[in-house]
Amino acid sequence: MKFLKKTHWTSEIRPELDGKEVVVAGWVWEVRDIGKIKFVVLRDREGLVQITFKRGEVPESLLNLVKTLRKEDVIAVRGVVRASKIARAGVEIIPVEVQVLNRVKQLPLDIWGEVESELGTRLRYRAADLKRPENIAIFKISSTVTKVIRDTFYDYNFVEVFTPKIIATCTEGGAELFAVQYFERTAYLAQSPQLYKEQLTASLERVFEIGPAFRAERHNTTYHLNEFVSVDAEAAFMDYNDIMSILEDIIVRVYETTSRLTELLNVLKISITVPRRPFKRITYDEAIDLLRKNNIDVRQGEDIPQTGLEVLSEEIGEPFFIVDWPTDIRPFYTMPKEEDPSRSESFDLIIDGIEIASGSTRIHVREKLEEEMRRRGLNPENFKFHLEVFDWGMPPHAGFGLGLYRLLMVLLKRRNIREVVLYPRDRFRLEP
Ligand code: AMO
Repeated sequence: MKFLKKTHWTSEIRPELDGKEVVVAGWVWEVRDIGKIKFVVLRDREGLVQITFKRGEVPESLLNLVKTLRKEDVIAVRGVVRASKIARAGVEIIPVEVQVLNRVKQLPLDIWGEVESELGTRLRYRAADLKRPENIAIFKISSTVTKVIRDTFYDYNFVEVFTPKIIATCTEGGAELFAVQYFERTAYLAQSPQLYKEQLTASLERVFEIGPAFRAERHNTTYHLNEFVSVDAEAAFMDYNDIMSILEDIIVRVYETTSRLTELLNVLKISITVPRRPFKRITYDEAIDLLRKNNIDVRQGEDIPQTGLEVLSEEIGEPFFIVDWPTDIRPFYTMPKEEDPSRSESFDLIIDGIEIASGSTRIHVREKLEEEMRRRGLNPENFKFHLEVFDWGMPPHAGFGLGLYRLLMVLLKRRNIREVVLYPRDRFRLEP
């Protein structure tokens, strides 16, 4: 079938187009039949538009066709735009030709907002669930956010890179790796581009990557997934303060841009407050003290539990950094502080009680790096392809990794990270 080519998005059908012929294409959102006059509301990615079928004004064959339409049938409509005070958005289309491009069978869940489905059901039937206006809003914002992040990196002269996701050794720690059969040997899915991005500072100086990371963690929480999108940055001749400032700029620009997407935010029933720079920076030790004052006892040298982050966020109110973490609970590549090696040049960015990003100044001297590996029970021999690079002119460098889905989750005030992921991969979910 030769199908009509869409000339306009529904959002472009405005009263100013009165009298003009257009082709819109999309899905039947609603059919209203009040005898002599029938309305079809057509949905596309950008919104809804009303098609008005009035006896005498459109051919009888079209009126008969409307009777066969069901919600979510795929149609293309050629018609004339008419400004109208009573129609939705002040405009309607008077059809001349309607093509039914596909007939729907049965949708597995409600997408029209009449019946709420629970998240498990929605994820099971995700492709249908994604037609809901809330989801279209989420994933359009997600795309914009990714673009803002990219643009900001370009403004700071970073180069976008792609590093291998099938790798031979661990980067963050051994236990959380997915093994894959790689011909006659065992390989692993990358937990992070950490080692590659560091190596690239010796050539490209400032690099960033937006790509998947895989973690075989058995967590089953509202903010962990086994596959997530990691926004990674690494820059030569920078330290953790420099890179924190870039991260801060990224966050503010993301919030600023999103706060202007009012129509999409209205669909999600949220508004966005843009955080002020600079973000507060508290040390790990200060965080522990603050928690003790709030009757949460975190033992020195231990990670801060989720409840602790929540309490700190409530106290501070805005996005903030926890800096200078104990060296022992950070990865081997983290630079210890010169004046107190038990603490490190490291940070986590916390927003609304969730760790959104973490980063540090890195060790750039081979012998020191090997020593830190050994201290953590890692065998430098397993990292020989990485360590040798440090003999070839490794600059001082710093970087961070930011969880894109975590950022979207807090930005869009969703309670579960899965809401902002098209097809989440978690402990029990591998399909669809
Ligand atoms: P880290 O392991 O802290 O650091 O990860 C960086 C950020 O990635 C996000 N994240 C996750 N998101 C969803 N599900 C998960 N299971 C998950 N795990 C992590 C978080 C976290 O802050 N190489 C270092 C970064 C660096 O120093 O450059 C790293 O991977 O938002």
